[in-house]
Amino acid sequence: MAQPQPQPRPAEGVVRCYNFLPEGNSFLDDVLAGLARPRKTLPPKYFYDARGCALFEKICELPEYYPTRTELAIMREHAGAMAKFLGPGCQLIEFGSGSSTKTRILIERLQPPLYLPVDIADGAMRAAAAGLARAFPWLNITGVCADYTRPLTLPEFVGVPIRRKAVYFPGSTIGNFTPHEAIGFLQLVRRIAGTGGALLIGVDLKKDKQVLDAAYDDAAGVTAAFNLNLLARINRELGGDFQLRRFRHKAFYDEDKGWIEMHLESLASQIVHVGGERFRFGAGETIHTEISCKYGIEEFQALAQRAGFAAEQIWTDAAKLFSVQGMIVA
Ligand code: AVJ
Repeated sequence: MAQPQPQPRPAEGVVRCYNFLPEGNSFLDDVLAGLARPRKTLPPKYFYDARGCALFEKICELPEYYPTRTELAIMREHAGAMAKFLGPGCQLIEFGSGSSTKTRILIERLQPPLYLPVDIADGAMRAAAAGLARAFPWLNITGVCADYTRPLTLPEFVGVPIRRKAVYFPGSTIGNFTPHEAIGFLQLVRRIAGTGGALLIGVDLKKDKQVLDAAYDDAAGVTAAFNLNLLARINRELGGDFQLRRFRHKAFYDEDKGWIEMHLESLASQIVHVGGERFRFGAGETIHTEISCKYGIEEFQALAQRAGFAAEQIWTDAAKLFSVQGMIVA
């Protein structure tokens, strides 16, 4: 009788993480430049420090904030069809992966050999990658901390046979770009996906202004805290002296533009210091912190087409609040 062989143990999920963020303090540079403009503005990517990530997770659970729960329901219902659309042997690349909650649903069905989450929030991305490695011990994970609003080249893999690259971009994070910027970003995605590549993208849809206004200005004030945390972060990390009580959260849907605008409004005439510079605020003057574009289905397909993608599949909820769209590199 042969000795019983030791049972092969599943290999620990392989997790590697790279930091592709530029050296030096681009936060300081971007804040000084944004506040020096005649119409003050700050990029939304800086919302996501540890506190901002936690507040964003709370937003996702708000009764008024329909996108996350609606997209999750679409994923639960159609992940099988999405996996069939993307096909086996995918290298799955995700932008703005955050807590990777929706990705779990996709990975269960798609069983990709490689997963590359890309996020500007280092801590959230590492925690999510570790969680996925426990849930999917067979999955090879390489996390990349990067700012994908800038030119970006991802690490290449050798030794793992791949049939196609599939880019997953959920959350309607594409809405944080203007339509013009979105085309530029999708061109980057197209280059990363390469010939034969695919894109699975979550896109929030146009709907009643009352619904949209409430989703970005909730009764519990969590979105307000998320927006104001940007000023608190400037105080913490850049030694700013913003008085948070002298600013208020302002968010509204602009029907003509087809986007939500988020601002921080100065409640008084005041002077704020950041990085040794003085910034004057008039009463009622705002810092524009975010847009969140809402699209019609055909409108978004036409936009993606301009970036070199062909729309193939669309999954929505019954009320047509949100869409997940399947595209291929044309
Ligand atoms: C990051 C795109 C998912 O625009 O809806 C939520 C960020 N801002 N509430 C969005 C956000 C205010 C969010 N996404």
